[in-house]
Amino acid sequence: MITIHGMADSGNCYKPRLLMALLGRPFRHAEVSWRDGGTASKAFRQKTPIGKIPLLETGDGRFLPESNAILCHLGEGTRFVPDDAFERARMLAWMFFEQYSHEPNVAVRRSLLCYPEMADVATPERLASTLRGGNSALEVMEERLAGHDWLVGDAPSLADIALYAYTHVADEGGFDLAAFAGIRGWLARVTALDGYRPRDWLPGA
Ligand SMILES: N[C@@H](CCC(=O)N[C@@H](CS)C(=O)NCC(=O)O)C(=O)O
Repeated sequence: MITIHGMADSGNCYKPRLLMALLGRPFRHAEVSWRDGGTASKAFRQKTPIGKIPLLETGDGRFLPESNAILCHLGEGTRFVPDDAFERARMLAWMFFEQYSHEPNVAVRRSLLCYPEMADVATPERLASTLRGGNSALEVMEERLAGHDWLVGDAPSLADIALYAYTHVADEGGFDLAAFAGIRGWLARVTALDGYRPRDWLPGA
């Protein structure tokens, strides 16, 4: 059975948990957190030199970092990956957008505001630039979701899972979704998917 090493509260770690829940597949959760030094420990760095969570451990003892790479691996051959090569590339485009334009603003602003450990780096300049960048990313999503149910094609894909993780808690980062009706409708559609589990759900809990 696979193990997902990660932190219950992290959106990046929620992505593979949500996919596994939607697929109805069993897995183990192993709690590793940056808050207590777990990701910096020698034992964890031996598994992944990047020292970040989530980290996938396969049943045969191999390790894979990076939440969206983990989604691609676990989602291979499932209904969450489009059959068409171009649509598959579109899905990847949204996942790269998530890592470069969305997560560094929407998720980072949330961590600056929610975690006391981050208080000393939550400068007014950083809060302002992540607010600007996060709202730009949300506008890009809104442009698509105002007229479509899903980010790619007409069915949920790994891109929706990747972008759901931090968009659904954007308010905790001080983002107001009131003006983003398309995004709000899409969030409700993800929540209504068969097998959906919330962020704080852990297997066996
Ligand atoms: N690009 C990575 C980012 C992972 C990441 O930043 N994880 C955070 C928790 S959400 C972490 O491990 N931080 C620990 C650290 O930076 O030391 C991914 O998508 O998996």
